[in-house]
Amino acid sequence: MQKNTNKQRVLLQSEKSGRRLAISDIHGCSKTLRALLNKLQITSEDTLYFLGDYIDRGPDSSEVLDIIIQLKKEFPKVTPLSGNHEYQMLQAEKEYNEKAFYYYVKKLNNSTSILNKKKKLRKKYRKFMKSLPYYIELEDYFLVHAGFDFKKENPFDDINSLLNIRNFKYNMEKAKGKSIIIGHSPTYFHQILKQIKKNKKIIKLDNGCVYTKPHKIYDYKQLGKLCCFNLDTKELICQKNIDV
Ligand SMILES: [Mn+2]
Repeated sequence: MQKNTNKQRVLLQSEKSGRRLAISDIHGCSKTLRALLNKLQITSEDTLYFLGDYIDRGPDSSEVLDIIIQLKKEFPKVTPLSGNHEYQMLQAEKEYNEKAFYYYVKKLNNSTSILNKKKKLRKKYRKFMKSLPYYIELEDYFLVHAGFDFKKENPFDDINSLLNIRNFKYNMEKAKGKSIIIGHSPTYFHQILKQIKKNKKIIKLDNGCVYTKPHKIYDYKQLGKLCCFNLDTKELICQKNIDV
């Protein structure tokens, strides 16, 4: 895994107009995303953060990418971050031969609609995935796909942990007292609510929207919602999966 040199973006936003919203792991569930966006009725005043993992597992990765690319065009304050699945997709295309890459995409997706006829990533998707920052720092929050390994000397430069870490410990000094919003690890709905209610410094937002069937690790009955967190009102707006 390369070092995070030029890809980290620090964005301090002091403007407080509009809502600040965050949505995590969509995993190809485009209809669920559309339904959630319908509930939210985003305007150009709102800042909407996406915490990554747009693709793989669910039925329509290319549709999810199209929705977010379009949304970003329409509303410039829409800010998508990278997940491990976007990073791995770009790496796989770079490292695998054509056949191996095709099977990688097929294994993780029902369709290969993110690919062109030459079995390469469609240009618009590669460009989009390459443009994604790994984390965002606000006045009062950090937003990142997986989290921060505060045991590392430079936790903000370590792409591997930003995208893949599970169960990290909060560090008041290194996180400057700010709350951290993450996706990546499916979290039961009552636990998400509890973290918010208790004002926890780490808020896990991923209710595993794509997990709607019996699963060997998770109790799927406590998963299956795509959730949107309002950073200011701490309100949670959710949409039950309607894709799978
Ligand atoms: Mn992930």
